[in-house]
Amino acid sequence: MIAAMRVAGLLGLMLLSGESLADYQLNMVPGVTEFSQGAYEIHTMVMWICVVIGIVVFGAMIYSIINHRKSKGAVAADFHESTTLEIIWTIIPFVILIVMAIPATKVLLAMEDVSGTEMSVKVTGYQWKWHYDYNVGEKAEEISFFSNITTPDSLSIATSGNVVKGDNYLTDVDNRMIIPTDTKVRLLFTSNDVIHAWWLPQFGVKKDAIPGFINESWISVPEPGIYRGKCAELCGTNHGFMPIVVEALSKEDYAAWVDGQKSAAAEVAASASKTWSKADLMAKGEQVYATFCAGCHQANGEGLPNVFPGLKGSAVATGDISKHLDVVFNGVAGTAMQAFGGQLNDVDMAAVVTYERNAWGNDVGDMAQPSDVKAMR
Ligand code: HEC
Ligand SMILES: [Cu+2]
Repeated sequence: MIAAMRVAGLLGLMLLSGESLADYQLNMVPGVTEFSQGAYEIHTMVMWICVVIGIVVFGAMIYSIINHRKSKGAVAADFHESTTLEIIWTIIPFVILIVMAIPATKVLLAMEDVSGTEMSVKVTGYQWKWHYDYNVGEKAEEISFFSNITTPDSLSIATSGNVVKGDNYLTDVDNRMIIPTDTKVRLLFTSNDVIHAWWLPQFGVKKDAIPGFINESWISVPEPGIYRGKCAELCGTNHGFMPIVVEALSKEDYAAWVDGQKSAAAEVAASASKTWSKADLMAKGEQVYATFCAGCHQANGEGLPNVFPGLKGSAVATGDISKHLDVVFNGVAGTAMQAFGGQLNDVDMAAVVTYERNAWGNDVGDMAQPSDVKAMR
């Protein structure tokens, strides 16, 4: 009785709070791409086949238990090797399997079919962010950028728990992957460090990103919109903080975005050739540090004991600047300290090194210029 009341109470609570009900999703999402919908339909079909089999099997069992029980005087039949029966119970499951295998094979083949793609995007997993490399059409216009989580100081917020969590808490990024609608986009997955997985339920895509390997998939999104996913392979401390956000734009808006990216790249190139003031380098460096370094070395520069060294007062960050540049540019082989030379442009690199040398009371006083970084390339 008490248990029944508890269950009723729980159900009541669930109905009262519409929001928690919405979160309580058991089923797959139909998604927006051809094969995400195909997978959804197969899943539904197989579920109904299971339901029917369940009803038939349990129905026969329950009927027999009730009507052929010993107390009613039932006597067990003892027949052996009924060929008819064996043929029937071999054929029925065989037919059921074929009925499931035909549509499943069709969808699997569609998933693998990258013929006729109009553009490619290479997706690279990093600890803990995604990188997108565009090779748009045959013109091979190179666009490439990192996509970082934007929830500020995500790790400490997630663990402290006392923040207002908006709709896109921990699922927003600074640079979305932008694609045109109604265009067959080939996706190539790989990784720079450990195994990640690019998972976007609405597209029906979940592919491992493995260092040294390329995995492949494709999408064609009919409607403009924003689609969210996440890394689905446990990949280290900040595994939960590398969301995926894809925005599909109409073809015209997409073309405008491509132009914008090109002029932004030209601007970066121009700013790399001038001499920067220390104040500008510090301001820029603080941003770069928050995005690329604070996940490990922490916003206060103190690192995490025994895992990531502090930079506040560290020998490298307060010592010879060329050694400091070298560590950040080339990384430290065999450790989590990546080579940032290929990830950061000359300005960002000079700025973050300048910042580390002059923040948190390091006060070394010197600075690195973009030209110093350029000379290392
Ligand atoms: C994935 C974690 C991670 C990220 C992100 C990271 N580092 Fe590191 N960093 C390390 C580790 C681990 C070491 C220690 C390497 C070793 O054992 O020498 C280190 C060492 C350093 C050192 C040398 C410190 C010393 O005194 O030995 C500097 C300087 C440094 N990192 C700068 C940066 C900068 C700048 C960034 C961002 C552009 C950055 N790191 C991002 C993990 C990271
Ligand atoms: Cu990951």
